[in-house]
Amino acid sequence: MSAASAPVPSDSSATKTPPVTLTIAGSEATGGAGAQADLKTFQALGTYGMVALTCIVSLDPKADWAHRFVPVDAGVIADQLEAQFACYPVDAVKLGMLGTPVTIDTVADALGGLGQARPGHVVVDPVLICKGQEPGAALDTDNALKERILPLATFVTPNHFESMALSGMESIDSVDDLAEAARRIHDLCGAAVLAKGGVRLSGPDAVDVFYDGTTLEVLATPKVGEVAVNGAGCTLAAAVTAELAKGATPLEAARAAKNFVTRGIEARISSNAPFDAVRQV
Ligand code: PXL
Repeated sequence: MSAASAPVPSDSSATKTPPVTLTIAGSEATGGAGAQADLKTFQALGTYGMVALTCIVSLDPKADWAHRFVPVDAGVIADQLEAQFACYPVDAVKLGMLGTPVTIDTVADALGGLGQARPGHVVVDPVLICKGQEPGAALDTDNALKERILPLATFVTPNHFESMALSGMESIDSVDDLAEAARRIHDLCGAAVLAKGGVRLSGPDAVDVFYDGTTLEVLATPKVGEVAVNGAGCTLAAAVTAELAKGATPLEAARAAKNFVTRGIEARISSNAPFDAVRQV
């Protein structure tokens, strides 16, 4: 072998160990939500990000932008996680859209099987509904998520609808209601909760409520428009994950994530769909 083509020895003194983040999530092909939003967020916040893909969602412009949903084979999901946990000590993992009970079992088994090596931070964005799924299938998925994934969570980020579903409340119309939902969800799983009101509650502010069993904090920023922006929820949860990986407390992570997503909504990209998308800046 000539000197020119000899392999360059790796210089371990030059390697760095940034905080490592992983999202177990679905692809949303237009790049607004899902794994794409998570990875952009991880990068923008200075962590080394990875994706284990659970499903592929293609919005359908011919059918009111419904979700066309294709799950990734369970064995392939397990393979991705095996590679990732073998390569790096993962500081924080985010669980986004899982989509089917089989996927939920696969992910729960993989994380459960890590024992002591399981990341200290498990952020669950409990994506309960996907427009393209059958209601029956979605119910199975919701139950599996509650049974198998919520017990693993150290931090949960339900949106307005998911807060009702998880807390059992029939309506959430005020900040007090949202705080009650956050309390109930914490009691259910013991995790820190960031219940996202977003633009759904009336009033001038986008309000989210943080509760970790001790501290209850209302996070409010002026609404940027009245229409939900694609990827805001995913980005918020991914930013919490990145901040936790960097060593923030759950409350610090919630505050920083709220600021990050507000900036991303201000910098949003408009599209030909009836919703804009967050841009992680
Ligand atoms: O915003 C929730 C969400 C999460 N993950 C995927 C999605 C969506 C919404 O479109 O497609 C893959």
